[in-house]
Amino acid sequence: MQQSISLYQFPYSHNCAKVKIALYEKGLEFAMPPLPGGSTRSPEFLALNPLGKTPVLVDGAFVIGESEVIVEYLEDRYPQPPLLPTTAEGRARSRWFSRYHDLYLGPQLSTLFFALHDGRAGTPAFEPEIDKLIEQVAILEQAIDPQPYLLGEQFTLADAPYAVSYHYIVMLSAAHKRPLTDKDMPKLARWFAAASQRPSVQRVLDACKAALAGG
Ligand SMILES: N[C@@H](CCC(=O)N[C@@H](CS)C(=O)NCC(=O)O)C(=O)O
Repeated sequence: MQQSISLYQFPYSHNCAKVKIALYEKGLEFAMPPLPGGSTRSPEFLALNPLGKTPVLVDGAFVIGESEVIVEYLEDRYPQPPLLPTTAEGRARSRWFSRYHDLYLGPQLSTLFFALHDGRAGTPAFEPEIDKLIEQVAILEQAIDPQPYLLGEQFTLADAPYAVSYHYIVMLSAAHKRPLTDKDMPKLARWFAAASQRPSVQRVLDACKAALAGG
């Protein structure tokens, strides 16, 4: 039985995107109210998450932050449809992709995003940062063999973080004057072609693009 769920989030955030994709994939209804107190620094928001970061999920009386913890909670609390494989190996592999995203690729995209935001995209100071992104994408390209999703025929939590991040790889590499195209990451591009057909991914990606365009 579903309780009332709210998600505090930013529409352009790759961390928030993975949670929304998991919620949509599970068919859960949820609200996306404005941040309490109007910002991540407000006392009201800090009472929900002392780190002052989105996403934060409120499920009934239960409040939890950190995107990966939230999606694992959703998997435990609302197991159908499953977003993790059943085998120990499959679950570990899914978590590998999640951690690779959250510890390496995601933070790098954030660094490049804020440089773009500050008008410093493509400047010499950010050459090492774009080099690092290109290296991370190459590692990912080597690590995957989409069939059509990262772990095979089932869309899993492994796929969820990469949907919006793929858009950022393309957008930020171009903004930093080192464009990565389908030719540079053919397996990732093939994965994205399949993943972006899913209504959950389309919905989140459309909202992200609208937010980036100021819509
Ligand atoms: N490790 C955290 C990262 C969360 C994070 O960095 N959230 C950003 C949006 S992408 C945020 O809310 N920043 C607002 C702030 O720092 O004030 C997670 O996966 O949830």
